[in-house]
Amino acid sequence: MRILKIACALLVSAGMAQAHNNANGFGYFALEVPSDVTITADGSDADWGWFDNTFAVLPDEMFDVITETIPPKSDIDLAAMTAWAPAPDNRVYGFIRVTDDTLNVDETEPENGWREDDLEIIFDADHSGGPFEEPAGENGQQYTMHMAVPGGYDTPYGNGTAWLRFQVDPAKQWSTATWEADIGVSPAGATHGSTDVTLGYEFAAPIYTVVTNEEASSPRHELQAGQTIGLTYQLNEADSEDRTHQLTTSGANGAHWNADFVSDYTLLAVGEYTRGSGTAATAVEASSWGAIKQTFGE
Ligand SMILES: [Ca+2]
Ligand SMILES: [Ca+2]
Ligand SMILES: [Ca+2]
Ligand SMILES: [Ca+2]
Repeated sequence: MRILKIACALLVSAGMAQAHNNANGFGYFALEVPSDVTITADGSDADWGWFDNTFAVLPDEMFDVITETIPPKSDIDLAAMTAWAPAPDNRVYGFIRVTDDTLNVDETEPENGWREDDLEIIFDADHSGGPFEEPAGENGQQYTMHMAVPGGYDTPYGNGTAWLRFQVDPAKQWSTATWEADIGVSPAGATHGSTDVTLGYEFAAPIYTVVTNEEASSPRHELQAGQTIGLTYQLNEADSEDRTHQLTTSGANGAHWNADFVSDYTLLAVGEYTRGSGTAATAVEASSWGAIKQTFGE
């Protein structure tokens, strides 16, 4: 039923592009931020109550790269909300709520965060497809968000929760510095090894057609209603030593290096979605673990 609703929305949406590689078979949607809403990337979903939950992406619309089987919600679960704002703001917003029975975040090397609990956010702004290489991170970019625990990530940009990888020229990290990003955690004080946690990965980011080593020579992509951009979320999950799952909006493994594997996000305008059904998201913040899982089970 849920899929049917989204498929119907797809049929009426303008600007459909050919599918690249979508786990759900037809692509995903980002909703225009209403003019009276301001989103702050602070890890709290208090500013996402306006979102239409029909367009939140759940694991049953994703692909597990490692096991090809969606893990039970008691192990890992998520709901990914994506939004956008036209110029002059011209940024992509995301709030990815994750529930996890065991938090594993003691990696200290930003290049290796994918080995444990970690979120990859991959952009192909101009929907061109093709390899990220030559040089790495130019045609498409893989950012990572990772909960920074004491003694963990220590990055020279932002607050240590976002990073451009993999093996890119360090000069390209200027693009990370343009991000606003933070990760909320519940219960408060949860850290590496904590059980039954909820994470809120939140970001606000400009996106670029090409990321060169200099911001001045990197054309910024202009977001417009009806447009389809390349965007893939990949959630890495590990509870102890090794990564056990990677849930992705892409239909196959490969979005970390080639935009041909990146999924499609079509930008819906105000009026093309039902505002306010996302108020449940606000309720989740203050509710119990059991209630959160019930929300995910809708
Ligand atoms: Ca927020
Ligand atoms: Ca888990
Ligand atoms: Ca591109
Ligand atoms: Ca975990």
